[in-house]
Amino acid sequence: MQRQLSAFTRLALLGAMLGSLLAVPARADDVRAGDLVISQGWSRATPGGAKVGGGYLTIENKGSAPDRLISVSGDVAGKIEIHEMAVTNGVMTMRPLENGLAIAPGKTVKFAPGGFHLMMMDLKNPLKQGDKVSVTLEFEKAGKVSASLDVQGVGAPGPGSQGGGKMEMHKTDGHSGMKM
Ligand SMILES: [Cu+2]
Repeated sequence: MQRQLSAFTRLALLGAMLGSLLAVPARADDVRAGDLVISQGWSRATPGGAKVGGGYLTIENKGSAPDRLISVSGDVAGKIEIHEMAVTNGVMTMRPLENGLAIAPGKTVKFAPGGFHLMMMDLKNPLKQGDKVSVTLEFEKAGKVSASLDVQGVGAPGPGSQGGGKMEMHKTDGHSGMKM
């Protein structure tokens, strides 16, 4: 009797542990599209008058074939580009990825300040903390996928981030002088 009870208790405990694992809220907004999983979409509130904002998300390719993010659109902005940030001659610069961004099979691409980002240009309204911004990602294979960006505070480092960064634009870039 003693033995049966403790076995039952162990099972009950295991069940409770599994239940709490399944309830992790960070997975709630994950979007699956074919072999791709899109998660952790976020952005930053824009200070008054700012016409541009950065968007970030994580794209995981669970399949065995490469895919490619070719374009992004959304009602929030007149235009959304896929940008890459990199250090050139000691200066942080950004450039649009004209051919999109490849997502290799088995790989996870994480957009984050200082790296890949969605450049939302000609914002219709300022982004406010707590807003959810809907964007449509278009992939070569997975097609069009809707995702949502949670707007966090100005200068927020983002979910599970290594910290934010301020970076200057390249002088010859179209939107020079902007900081993000
Ligand atoms: Cu940019």
